[in-house]
Amino acid sequence: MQRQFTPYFETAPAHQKLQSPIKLACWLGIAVACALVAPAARGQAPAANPPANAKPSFVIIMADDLGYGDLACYGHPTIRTPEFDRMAAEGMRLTQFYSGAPVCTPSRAALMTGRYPARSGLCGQRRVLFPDSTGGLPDSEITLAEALAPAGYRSICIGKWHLGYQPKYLPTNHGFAHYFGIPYSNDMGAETAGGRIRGWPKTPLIRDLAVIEEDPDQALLTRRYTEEAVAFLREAAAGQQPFLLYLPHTMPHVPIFASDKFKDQSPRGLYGDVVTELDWSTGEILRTLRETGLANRTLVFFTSDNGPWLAQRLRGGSAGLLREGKGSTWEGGVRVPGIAWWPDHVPAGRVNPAIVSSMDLFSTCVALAGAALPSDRPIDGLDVSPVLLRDEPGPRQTLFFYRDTAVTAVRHGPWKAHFQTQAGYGQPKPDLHDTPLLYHLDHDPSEKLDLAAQHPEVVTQLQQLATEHAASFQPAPSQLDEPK
Ligand SMILES: [Ca+2]
Repeated sequence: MQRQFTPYFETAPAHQKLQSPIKLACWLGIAVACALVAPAARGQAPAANPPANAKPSFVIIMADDLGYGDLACYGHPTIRTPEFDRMAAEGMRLTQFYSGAPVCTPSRAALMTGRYPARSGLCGQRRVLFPDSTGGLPDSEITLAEALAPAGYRSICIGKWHLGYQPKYLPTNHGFAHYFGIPYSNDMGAETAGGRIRGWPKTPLIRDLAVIEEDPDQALLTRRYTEEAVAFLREAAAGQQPFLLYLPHTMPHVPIFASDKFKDQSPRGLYGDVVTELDWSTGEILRTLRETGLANRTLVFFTSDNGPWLAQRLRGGSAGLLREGKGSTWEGGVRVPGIAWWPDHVPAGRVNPAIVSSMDLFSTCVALAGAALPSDRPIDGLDVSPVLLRDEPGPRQTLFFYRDTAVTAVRHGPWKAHFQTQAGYGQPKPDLHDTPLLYHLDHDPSEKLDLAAQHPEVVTQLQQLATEHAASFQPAPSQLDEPK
């Protein structure tokens, strides 16, 4: 049955949406911080001599559905990515970096809250939020922008949010001063899908809380996001207020588009063109940071929200030597590129195999900012600054992998146990494993050789870790499952 849908957008200023004491406290923190830095912030000249104790700024760039094997510096043979390669050569490439989940919405919730998505309800049977979903990231959650605000940070989000499209869920009501982008996936427009009329609205392009365009030309999105980001950085360079620029790209999520300058250029075809444009975009951001003097006080991190969408065949990416892709908790669904860059702070040219989760970015940024982690709730992220700044082994030994609210697998050290396995797409029911599958990922990153029979004591240990974790909290009600 066709679902009638009325888009719910409005244009009220962000501050009128603030209600919770936590958010008010955050904004009061911003106000106090702004007052403290106001003389510098009003200045027009670039801050050539920031104070020695200046807080670092953060730029988090996230591609959508980019696979572990899609960058030249991660081994792709035909996609040219000179800017990512240079970023890695000047910084650190992580070889065991994990997204927070194998699909968009829960992955972004993990990054933004430093918590497993089951804690915030941003997971469910529907897997992601759709244009007919009325849920979103609850007001009670504390986003990275909100956690940084009391330390004087100004935050901006440019790109695909996917944590709720209604005004109360948009970035400007989750601690970000501004938002520009498409609020959910670029395949969720009004067009028919498989002959079915979905009744969804035309794809909205939003500035702050207002829809400013419908069905924007997607070939121009990467360029427009980049221009917005560069303009923000130039403005930020004129003052001394630390900032968070969160840039979750719409590409290379299918349908993929590249602008004329990049189209028909890559031997990999259109997918390669799209990745090369993301490469250019990242180069523009790093160049702007260098030109404005922000480089040595800005940590830039590049990653992807989940593995490649293999069901899209040549329109989707590659997980390289990893098994499966988006939607699956095999390695290809969750292990993604992770590159850190911060001249004079992140040592150049390092490749670090530490196990790091996108949830750790939350805790690491908060620590580097001298801000406080939320103390009234469990935070699953760990401070990995010893990895990023000193090339040390990571603090993380254990990481749990979820599909909906089920813990499907756990990694502990080099071992990974699967309790249930399922292809990301095309396999309606999971394979349940009474005896979990066990892989040694240092020896066998492709998860080919099940060693459960040879190492029953490891299976028992990992089962116990997963049982204790699952019993430690009750998943929050799903924000995804019922279009209301
Ligand atoms: Ca995605």
